[in-house]
Amino acid sequence: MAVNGTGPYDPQNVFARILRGELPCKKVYEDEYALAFHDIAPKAPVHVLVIPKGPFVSFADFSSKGTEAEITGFTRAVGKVARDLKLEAPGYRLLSNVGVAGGQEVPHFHVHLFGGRALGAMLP
Ligand code: D5M
Repeated sequence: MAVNGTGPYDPQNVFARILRGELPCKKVYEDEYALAFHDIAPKAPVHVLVIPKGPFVSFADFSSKGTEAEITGFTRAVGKVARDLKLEAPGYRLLSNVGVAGGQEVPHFHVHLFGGRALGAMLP
């Protein structure tokens, strides 16, 4: 079910539980600012989610409330994951769903990173 992308933050959401180590994930990368793991229902050969460590509901929340360090650290982590997974040369897609109309289901900000095949121009 789609969620309200402007909060309030639910500390029991599935990604908050993954961050606390209460639920498992297939980890790809972790640093001070971000955690990256494989999506449970992949839509492409590579489908990784990158989430910030702080309690942000969506990109709307993160872009307005995140500190400079959090925004920079998260952005660099997304780029590093794509580079480490060797997606840069063939190319890849970044996507973030925000709120009900955006189809967001998990109320902790996340970026989808898709790659591993030609993705085409499928958007919106
Ligand atoms: O998409 C949320 C995404 O999160 C969706 O692609 C499934 C994925 N998901 C949900 N639960 C898990 C767990 N436990 N591990 C990994 N991936 C998960 P959105 O619509 O952007 O909110």
